[in-house]
Parts: sequence; C-alpha cells; structure tokens
Amino acid sequence: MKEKYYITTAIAYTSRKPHIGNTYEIVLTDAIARYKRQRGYDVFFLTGTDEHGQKIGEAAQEAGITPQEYVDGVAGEIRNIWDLMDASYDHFIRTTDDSHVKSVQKIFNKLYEQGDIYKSEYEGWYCVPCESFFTETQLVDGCCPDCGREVKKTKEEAYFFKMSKYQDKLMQYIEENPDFIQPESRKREMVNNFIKPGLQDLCVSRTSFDWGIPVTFDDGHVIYVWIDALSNYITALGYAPDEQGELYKKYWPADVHVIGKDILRFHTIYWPIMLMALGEPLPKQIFGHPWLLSGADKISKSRGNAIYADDLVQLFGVDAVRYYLLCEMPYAQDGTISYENIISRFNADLANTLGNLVNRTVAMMQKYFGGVLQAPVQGEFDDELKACALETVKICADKMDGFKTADALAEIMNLARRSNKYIDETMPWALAKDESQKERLGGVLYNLIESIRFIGVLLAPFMPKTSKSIFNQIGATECDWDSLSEFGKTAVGSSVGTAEPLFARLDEKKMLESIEKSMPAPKKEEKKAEKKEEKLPEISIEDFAKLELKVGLVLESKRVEGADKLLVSKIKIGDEVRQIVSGIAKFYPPEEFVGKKVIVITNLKPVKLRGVLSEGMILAAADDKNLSVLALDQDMPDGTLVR
Ligand code: ME8
Repeated sequence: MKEKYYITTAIAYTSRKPHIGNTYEIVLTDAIARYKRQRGYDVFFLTGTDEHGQKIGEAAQEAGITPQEYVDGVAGEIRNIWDLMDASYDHFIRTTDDSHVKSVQKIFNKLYEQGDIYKSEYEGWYCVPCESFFTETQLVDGCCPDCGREVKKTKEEAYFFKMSKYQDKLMQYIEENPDFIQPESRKREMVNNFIKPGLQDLCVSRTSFDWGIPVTFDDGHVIYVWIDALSNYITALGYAPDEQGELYKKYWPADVHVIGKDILRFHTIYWPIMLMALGEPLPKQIFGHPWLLSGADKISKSRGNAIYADDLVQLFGVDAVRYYLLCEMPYAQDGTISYENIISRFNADLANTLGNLVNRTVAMMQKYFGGVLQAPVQGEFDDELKACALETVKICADKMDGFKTADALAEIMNLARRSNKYIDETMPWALAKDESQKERLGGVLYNLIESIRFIGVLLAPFMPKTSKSIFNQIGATECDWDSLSEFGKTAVGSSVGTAEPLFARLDEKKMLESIEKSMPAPKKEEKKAEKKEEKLPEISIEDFAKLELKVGLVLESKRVEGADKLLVSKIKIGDEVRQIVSGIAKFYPPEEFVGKKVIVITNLKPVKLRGVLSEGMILAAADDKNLSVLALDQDMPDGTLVR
C-alpha cells in the first residue's frame, strides 16, 4: 500500500484578490505535492479560503452586498487563480462550508465543556469609528493604527482558551520533535520569543461583529477567527469530535502545513495546543516559508505595489511564472519580484539554456536520423554527462525532501547547462560531416535525448506543462521517477516528435515598454482598483437628510503639532464657533485658509484626531495629488443650511 502524505496551504483571506505573494504559497505547495506523488505517495493536498472576520464583513458592507455574496465572489476569484497556476489540490475548503461550520461549533463546545475554554472579559484598546480592538503594541503613537484617531480602553465579554495549561506539553513536543518547526531559525524565534516568556490565554470569541461562526450556547458571540481557521485542516477531512471520517482516519496527522512566516505562531503554538486539548495527534511539520517582496517592500494593496498572477501568466505563460516563483525564493530568506528579473530569468534559463537544448537536439535528431533514435556508443565526455544526470536526481530528491525548491531547480538547470556543454564538446555538426562518425553522432544524440528525459521528469513538479511538452518532443515513454534509476532507459529505434520552441526569447526593452503602457505604474492601477472597490451602497433621501451641512467661516487656523497633514481651525457657524481638525495642511497654509467660507458637516460625532478635538468635518474634493475645499458660488452668511 502507498504511504500517505497530507499537505496543506494556509487558507487565504477572502478580503481581496490574492497577490503574487499569496500565489507563491500555492505554487510552492503544489510543487511539493506533485513531487511526493511522483515519489509514489498517496497525496492529499488541501487548500481553501478563510472567509470570516470583521474585515471581510466590513468589505462586504462597503461593496453594498451581503458578506456571503462578497466571499462567494472572492473565493471564486482565488480558486480561478489557483487553477490558472495549475495547482493540483485534492480539496478546496471554504470556512463558510456548512460541514466546516458545524464541526467548528462542535469543537468549540467540546473545549468549553471540558473547561479549556472559559468566559471572561477581553480588555483592549477600542477604536469607535473602526469598531476594532487593538493591543497596546498595535497602537501607533497611542492612536488607532488604521485611522489615527484616539482609542479607548474597553472591556468586552469574551471566551478564552487556556493556552497556559498546555505550555509545558508543547515545549516537550518541540524538544522531542526537532524537525517540527522549519526552518530551524524560525523555531528559535517561536521558542525564545513566545513560548519561554509564558503563553497568554487566547481570546477566541467576539461580540463586536457578527460575520463569524456563532457560539451555539451564547447569543451574540461569534468564534474568533483562529479556532475557525485552523480547524479547516481537520474539518476538511471530515473530523468532528463525535465522528471521525474516513479521510481523517487515513490522512491525519498532516505531514506538513505550508504557511507564511507571519502566521507561524498560530500554527506552531495555538494549533498544536488546540489539538492537544482535543486529544488528537499533532501535525508532523510546519514549514514557514519566507516572503516575496516587491523591491524592498512587502507586497500589499495599500502600498500600491501589488502584482497579480493572472497578469503575469498572460505575459509569460504559467510555467514561466511558476519557475520564477520557485527559483527566486530562497529557503529561509525573502525573495523579490520585478518584471526585469522575470524577463532576465526567462531569457537566460528558460529560452537560452533549456529551450535551446531541447530545440537543437530534437532538430538534429530529425535532420541527421529522420527522428529515429540510434544505439548509444561510448565516447569521450559521456561518463561525465551520465554522472551529472544521475547525481542531479539524488541531489534533487534530497533538496525536495527538505522543501528546498530553489536549490532543486538550480540543479536541474545545471544539468541542462552540462548538456549544452556536451553539445559544444562533442560538436555533432562536425561529426555529421564525417560519414565514419555517424555511429558516434547517433550515440551523442542518444545521450542528449536521455539527459533531456531526465530534465523532463525532474521538472514535472515545477513546470508540468513544459515537462509534458518535452516528453512529446523527444517521444519519451519512460516518464516516472523510477525510470531515473538508470541512464539509458529510452528504447533504441523509438522516434522523437517535432521540434517546437519551448520558450521564445523575449525582447526585454520592448516588453518593458509595453508593460509600462498596458499596466501603468502599479501604484496607479492599485489606486483605481481600490476606488472601484469602495463603491458605496445606494442611499435614500432620508439617509441623506440625516446629514446636517452648514456654511462656516474660518476664523483662525494653525498646524497640529507633530502631524504635518493636519490643520486645526476655529470655524464660525451662525451663533457658534466650532473647532475642526482637517487633513488639508499640505494644500492650504493656515494663513491662507483664514477668511474662507467652507461647507461643514455639523452633526458628526466629535472625535479626537492626534489628541485634538474635532467637532465636525470640512468638505473637500480630493484625489491622490490634489485637494480643493468646497466653496460657494455666491456669498452666503455663515450658519446657512446646505441642502
Ligand atoms: O494569513 N509572500 O491569510 P492571507 C509570500 N487566512 N507569502 C505571503 C505573502 C508574500 N508577500 N503575503 C502573504 C492568512 N503570504 C490566514 C491564514 S491559515 C489557518 C489562516 C502568505 O490571505 C501568508 O503568509 O493573509 C499566508 O500563509 C498566505 O499567504 C495567506 O495569507
């Protein structure tokens, strides 16, 4: 019977379309899953989407649709991208799946009933406009990290998980299983920074939003995302505390959870403890991969440097994108992505080294032997080529067993380079001119076809389409891993196919120019996309009537200390004078602002901005570069209603 191998990715948030960094993870996991299948394992590869939480609820509200409609849309988009990338997952779980929801509720209830979850109060810093809790360390200058407004220390009733109870048991597991956390450097970080200083109990429910799985026995509480999200790895296999499905019995524990370094803590601390509390076995390994950066920055929508897989696939093809992602990311350090790098890798590795090797060899086979493979005859340089091919198999296996995909790919490219060198050394075109060398020419081409077959098999987990195309072109029938035990498995007398370019060289200059034209600076593209997403729901005239707008006269204005964008102004509105803080300092020096008539929202709840009270809002038209305060067409007295 085949040995089982259960591998998972993190489940992606359905708050937005996934960028190329998120896509890296599915491609990495797919390469490992395909490699394991190739090695004869019975693989179960799970991926999916994480669909609950306040942010997603808010995004739906902004889009004017229900949260379910919103997550249906984004989950569909994520799945399309995973499919576009040729991810060979066996199951795609969504945390809104009915079966998942029911199992998570049962898990929560069991943990509560056995006393591992208890009710208490959650104390944190609350930002009223954002409706969000933050910990002390999340605050920026003591204010809300999202909107910069003042936050209040608040208490909320919530359920907590007794992490501390399992701390020693977790430490023991990590010590007894030295390979549990990969890479090694991350293990030290988890142990020294989080476990040793002592685990805090984890807040596992919320009452401040409702887009989540309800706690069955306490109305108003929803299960806060990590118990919901992490459980996907077992609920997808049909696990619930009272029934354990066939898949669960077969595949659990997971052989590896592949996740990004930012969520390592949840997977190496909270998840094992949850499983200990449930009395279930722990995953064998957690691999926290590094991040893909754009220049020196994290890829993120708000930074405006997001690159998307579908755009790249359109430009370069799916296998070239897979190749780039897998070879550009070292095992433990962050990698970078840029159009220039993709093009130069494409040309150097895929077009020049690999494409040329296959193309030249198949074309020579056709030209000199009508495509029919001749018997190998031993000659100079052969042993070196064969040794390199056989050695590459061993090294690749070793690298892939340690998830070092970039190193494995480098070895495969090295074999392709060695094969090109073999062409230069043996000079088939010179042999072809000498009839007495015909046998040797046949032997040289046999060795090249065999070496290309090795490359085709080794590349299959990384570039499945290219691998197939290589097999077609060389007419390979021995395409599985075991066929690499011997150099010389290809049958003499078999025929190769027709030569077709695998990767046509790209004109870097032209390509960059056209990218520039078709996709203006990513920043602009992003901003547009964000604006589109912010489309607000239709409102009624009654909704509009809730706003009180009045004409105001600016009496005084000065900059807010320590905030270069903010002006604090005294505005006369009829009989009263209000203090209003506005983000207009870059466009209106305070002295020029005094004396202007402006439009003010006067019934907005007062807030403190950077600690300064603001009792209203001045209306302005603004885009990325410009801002203009709304003015009256004709003069009107301050205090006049705006309707
Ligand atoms: O974290 N480079 O979802 P997510 C490489 N829902 N990987 C990156 C990356 C980058 N630039 N940016 C993000 C979540 N990732 C949770 C997971 S699992 C039970 C719940 C990785 O959509 C990130 O580290 O924010 C994570 O592993 C995955 O993409 C999904 O991120």
